[in-house]
Amino acid sequence: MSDLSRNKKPPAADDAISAICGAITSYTRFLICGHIRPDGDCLGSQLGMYHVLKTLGKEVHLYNAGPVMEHYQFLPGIEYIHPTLDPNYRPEVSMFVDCGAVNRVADDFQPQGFLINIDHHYSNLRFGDINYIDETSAAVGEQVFYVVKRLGMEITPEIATCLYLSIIADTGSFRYPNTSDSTFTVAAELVRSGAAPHLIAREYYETRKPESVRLASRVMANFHFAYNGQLVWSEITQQMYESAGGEDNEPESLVSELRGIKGVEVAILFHELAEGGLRAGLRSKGGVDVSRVAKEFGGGGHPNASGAYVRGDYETLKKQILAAMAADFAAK
Ligand SMILES: [Mn+2]
Repeated sequence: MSDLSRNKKPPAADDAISAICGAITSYTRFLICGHIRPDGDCLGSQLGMYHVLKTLGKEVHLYNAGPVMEHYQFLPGIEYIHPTLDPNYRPEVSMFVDCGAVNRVADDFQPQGFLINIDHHYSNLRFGDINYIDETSAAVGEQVFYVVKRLGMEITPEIATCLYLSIIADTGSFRYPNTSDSTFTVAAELVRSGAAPHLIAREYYETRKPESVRLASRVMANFHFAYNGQLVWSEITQQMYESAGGEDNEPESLVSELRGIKGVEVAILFHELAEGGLRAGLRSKGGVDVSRVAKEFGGGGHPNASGAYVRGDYETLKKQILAAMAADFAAK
């Protein structure tokens, strides 16, 4: 084994990795949870860990409240992810991936057993019995990789495919500021272990539904500037869903594409909720910490990528969030 498993990890992370390996070895019945409206990092980490535990002969249930979008259906093991919990299953260990807090799994989620918390959000509430929190990790998939290495296991093509997807999802295919030399080192080992970059990219980027592309075109055509063009925002209203015929989940990368406009520092995509209120996706090029405003509205995330879910009047909330951004631009 190379010394990659100890590469750049802070000492606390190193201890957490050892403790996780100890728990994996000692226990038999596991539950792996991810956050609601899962992204590629969440699903890739859940499934990567699933294959690890199954290889070790463990009993594993996978829980995600969903919805799981179409372009993740290629992931090996995706059929084992369930949107409901088996009430008769009593896990000895509940493992959380990519979840800053327990209620990211579901509003009233009741954790059971010994809790392992693996995450890279610096705002993580450290709710686990073991907390492996490393905000220098580009993706939780990278953290799962270090656990697998420490276990001394061979990385199968299934594990490699899931973890590679995690990494490309959270780095925008190695474009975002979280991409480091170690991200490439991990990715290279995953490719050597059987992850096929072109096939994974084809499934992830090139299997969109026509409705999603139609909806995306409307979002991209109707953007608005604020703060002298430093902020761009757009929206998906319920009416747009109805006319485009898309599923109730926007194409994920849209807000990042809006950020691509020259001169823009921050992009926000508002998503009107059928139940009243909105979800806001916030992305920054690095000069503004968008998690500040996300937190003010009950959400959170990373400095460059955050989100919030707020109930109330859609138009009022939209104005409030845009107004709350004033502090970031006035300060500059
Ligand atoms: Mn993530």
